[in-house]
Amino acid sequence: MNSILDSRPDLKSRIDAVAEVAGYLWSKGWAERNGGNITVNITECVDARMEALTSLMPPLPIGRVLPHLKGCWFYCKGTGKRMRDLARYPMQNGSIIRIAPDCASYEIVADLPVLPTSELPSHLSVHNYLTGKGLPYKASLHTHPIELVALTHDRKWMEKDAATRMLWSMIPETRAFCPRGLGMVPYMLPSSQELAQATLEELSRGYDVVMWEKHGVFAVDTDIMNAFDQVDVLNKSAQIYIAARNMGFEPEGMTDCQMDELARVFNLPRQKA
Ligand code: 2HA
Ligand code: ZN
Repeated sequence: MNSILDSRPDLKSRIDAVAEVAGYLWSKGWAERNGGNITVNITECVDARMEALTSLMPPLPIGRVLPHLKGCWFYCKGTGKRMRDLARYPMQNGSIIRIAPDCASYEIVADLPVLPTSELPSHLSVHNYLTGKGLPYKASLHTHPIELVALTHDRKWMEKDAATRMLWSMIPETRAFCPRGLGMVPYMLPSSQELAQATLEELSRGYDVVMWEKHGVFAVDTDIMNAFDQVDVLNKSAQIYIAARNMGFEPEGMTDCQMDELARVFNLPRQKA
């Protein structure tokens, strides 16, 4: 079967990266059943021949107007699709869509008429915010990392920046590679407008990774691999914390002085108050 990815190496490498990350999510146990979502803004890979492609089905409403996404293109995981299947067959478990000129509907352009995730309106609202702000973020990832989700079952880690401080102090990499820390959103119904709005508010406070209490994590970054890496280092810290607790002690954590040194030497954003 012909694919839109044929003879488009830039586009293919973006989709290959999504498939690679989907495989990691499954093998880490973060993507049970159809859990998790990925959307990637691929507009910069679009050429004139792609622009000329017609929709595989009539335009579908997004459910909101997203003025900054006019004419933008996205790869989206398909609704009800499994990450483990997407890892092998990304174009059968996801699709490429184009936002219509009305900014309120989209067309599925390739390869198959796979309906995008039910989280599409939330993901697109985030992309609309990021693009509107002129930020370089192109990928959004939602997944269910076991140890990070476990932390959110304790009120103390839901306090603003409490989890960030603890996770940063477990291993230097976490502060270095997740320098903005972790925003926290209290439990809200999955897929709800309220959850999308609360996530946007945390992003607007400068976080690029947001924890959803008792559910999962939502991360944005310049590409899907970087979004995955941020979640991976944070979850690694949560695992170290839990390993220490399992050995019967409260881990000491890096000192404030060690963290300040790291921030200074690597020119990281200042520690959160
Ligand atoms: O779409 O994980 O929270 C799958 C999900 C929704
Ligand atoms: Zn979820």
